Amino acid sequence: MLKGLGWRPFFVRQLSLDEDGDLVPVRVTAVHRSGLHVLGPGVDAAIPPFADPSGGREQVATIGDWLLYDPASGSAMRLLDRQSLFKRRAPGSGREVQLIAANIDTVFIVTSCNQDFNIARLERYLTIAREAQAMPVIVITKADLAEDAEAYAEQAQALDSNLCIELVNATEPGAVKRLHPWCAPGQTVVFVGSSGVGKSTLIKSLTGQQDIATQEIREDDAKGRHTTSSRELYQLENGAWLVDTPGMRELQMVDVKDGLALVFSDLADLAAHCRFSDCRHETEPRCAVLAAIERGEVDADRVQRWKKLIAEEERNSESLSERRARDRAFGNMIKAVKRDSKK
Ligand SMILES: Nc1nc2c(ncn2[C@@H]2O[C@H](COP(=O)(O)OP(=O)(O)OP(=O)(O)O)[C@@H](O)[C@H]2O)c(=O)[nH]1
Ligand SMILES: [Mg+2]
Ligand SMILES: [Zn+2]
Repeated sequence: MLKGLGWRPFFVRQLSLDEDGDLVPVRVTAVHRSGLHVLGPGVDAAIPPFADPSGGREQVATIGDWLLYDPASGSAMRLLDRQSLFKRRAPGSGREVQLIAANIDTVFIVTSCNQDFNIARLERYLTIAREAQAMPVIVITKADLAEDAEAYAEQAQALDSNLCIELVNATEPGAVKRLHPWCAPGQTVVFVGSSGVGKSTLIKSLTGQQDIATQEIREDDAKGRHTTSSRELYQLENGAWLVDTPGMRELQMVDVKDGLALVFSDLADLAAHCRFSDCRHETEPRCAVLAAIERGEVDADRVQRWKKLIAEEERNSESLSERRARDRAFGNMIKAVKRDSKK
């Protein structure tokens, strides 16, 4: 049962025989406004939202997380460390980080052969997937509706020749079979992308579950109608777990330094040869990046996008670390007050 849910040695190692004796590992299979659904040996329960008492904004249980559950009290006690985490900067002001899914093996970055297809957005998704240490696969849907579907696949492949790209008709259960290699037993795959690209349609075709809601997109701009509103895990017959997510309007990045270095490794390698180590690749003399553009070896637009993402990452991560410092200071203050009141 546990193995089928994606249980691994990585999690076993976090258990302590003395402390956790009566607790049961459970996996979060749905996240709603009102709470979580958890599944484990002998447990199939709805519980309130859970945040690990160790604190921190990222210690809030999200879909795919493993919790230690106390059957006697019917509540979660501890959040286990994650093997991977897909997160973004929360839209709107105030909230800093939004957790999308935890403990995932593969990220299906879903886009369509229409106006949704956007190279800059794909680079963002790729960066976050790389940072999360999950395997990215670009799934391009609506191949049946496009005149030249292959052209979309070729554009995506140009991002990285090693990238896995699948062109499908998501409404065809036979056609989505090519996605099976990533959906092995015990594996967890999260589906991300804009509204209307066919995330739920793919899951419907893969699982054969007919009660998953999908909805036609707007004709004028190919935008979806935000049909899926909560995150949910669906199980394939073979035991793989598929995470459906609501379509994302914007994808702001935070904490993705490593991810950026991996997705843009060609540019990072070049930049190592700039004369100045803090080169902004604008007008500096002996800039290896500018020289490569001049020689026609790299695409100037791609360099532009890269610089924009680096600036965004620095801005967002800076405000996040300030906030974390403030949270820590506040925690210390509370502790000090408690100490004083004890005296
Ligand atoms: N012809 C065709 N239609 C598709 C394909 N993929 C999705 N659709 C249609 O596109 C519409 C939107 O699909 P959904 O699965 O609801 O999209 P979603 O990504 O889940 O959207 P949100 O839940 O709003 O984020 C539906 O009418 C689907 O039938 C495809 O490959 N071919
Ligand atoms: Mg959906
Ligand atoms: Zn430079």
